[in-house]
Amino acid sequence: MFMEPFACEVEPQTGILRPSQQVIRRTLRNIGGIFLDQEAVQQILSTEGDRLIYEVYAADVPESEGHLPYSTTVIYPGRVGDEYHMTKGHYHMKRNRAEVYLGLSGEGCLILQNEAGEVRAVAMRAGVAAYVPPGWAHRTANTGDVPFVFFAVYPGDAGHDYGTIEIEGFAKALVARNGRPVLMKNPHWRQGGGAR
Ligand code: S6P
Ligand code: ZN
Repeated sequence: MFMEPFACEVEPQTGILRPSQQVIRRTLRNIGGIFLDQEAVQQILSTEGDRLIYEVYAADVPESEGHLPYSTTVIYPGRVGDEYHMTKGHYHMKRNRAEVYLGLSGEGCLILQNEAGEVRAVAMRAGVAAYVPPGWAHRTANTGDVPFVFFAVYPGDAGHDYGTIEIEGFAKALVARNGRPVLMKNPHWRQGGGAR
């Protein structure tokens, strides 16, 4: 019933968390569908081959009520077309479950969307603690030239709903304009379904 207390070490520059129970690796081939510019995805895959977009290291904490699972995410720098490397993004299955992110190194942006289709962006860097309120889907992008690393902690019974974002996507995309990150309307987006 009772779990033994424990601690993990976190390397702020690499995001490596030790010991970690699982390491998720998402490559362009796995998640290419999340990017707006599908021609750019195909171009990269056929010229450079596959590309590592991000990794997640998770502490060995149960995903159940009462626990607080925590993890690090490392998003490698780069773009697909004009769009910054980013995570798949998800809602929590239980929509009323929140989350906290703490920036550890690099620069990024937390992009949030609620079920009314409103989008917000929160700039992140080392030392910035960002709050994902209940009801907001969330994804993060690397807007810098080095890996963007952040720490996340969320309620163990939150659950992860990836399907809604896979089907609907986000209403806005984070793209580079004159070297700066800007939110751009996603022309494919329509509420309640549709393409990316
Ligand atoms: C989990 C939390 C993060 C993400 C990670 C990868 O609730 O929000 O640990 O899992 O940043 O993103 P995604 O969308 O692929 O899970
Ligand atoms: Zn989450």
